[in-house]
Amino acid sequence: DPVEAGKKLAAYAAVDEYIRPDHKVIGIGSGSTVVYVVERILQKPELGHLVYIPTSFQSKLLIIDGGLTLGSIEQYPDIDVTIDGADEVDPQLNAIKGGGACQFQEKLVAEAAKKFVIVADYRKKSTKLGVQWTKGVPIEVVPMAYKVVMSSLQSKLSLKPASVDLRMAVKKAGPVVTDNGNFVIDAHFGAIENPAQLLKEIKGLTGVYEVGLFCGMAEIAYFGESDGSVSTLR
Ligand code: DER
Repeated sequence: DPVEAGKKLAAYAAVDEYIRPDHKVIGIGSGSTVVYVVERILQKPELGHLVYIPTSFQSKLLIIDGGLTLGSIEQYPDIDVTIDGADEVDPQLNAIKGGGACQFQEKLVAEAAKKFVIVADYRKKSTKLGVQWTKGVPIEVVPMAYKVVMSSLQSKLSLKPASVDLRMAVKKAGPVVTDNGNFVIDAHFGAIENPAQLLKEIKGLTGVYEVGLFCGMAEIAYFGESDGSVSTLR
């Protein structure tokens, strides 16, 4: 499967080039690509003594099940490197994240790191945010505010969304509930010319908890290509 192979290629390259035995604290992202990040770490005994900070329950289980040392960001607020996936990345290293509804802890752990590294398969590489990823910008909201935020998104932004949807769960009745006890609204803006401006405006809406736009945060992005090569964006 070229997509899985691409995820693995990107993850292995990022671990090999960015995590060092003299590091102390590593942030582990969420999603399916980071599974290969932990897989690669477990192949390298010289990385076994580092402390690993999760970005979700899923991420926490990856660390625990791998037998790696689990740390909390409260204990370790200074992180050497965080490696995480993305739903879409543009040429300026802006990213849409939150496909897995984990973007709050992901952004907290990414910002707390000296270096933030994105790993992704070739599908995520895009000319502009909103072009390849058509499921909308994930916006985590305080549950009681979701209706208010939906109307604010329609009326208060300089870029009007075509639609805004409350993300419903598949194997549970009702909305997706995040690890922080919140809901997620997916807002469809189409191609996003100025992600940083959009992020700023959405964050200013009362009831918004975090937004799945990571603007200019990453040091590098690794893409596993369908021909078996790895490309990078810096
Ligand atoms: O939800 C997230 O932010 C994840 O990191 C997601 O963007 C990447 O998930 P994937 O590695 O399963 O594509």
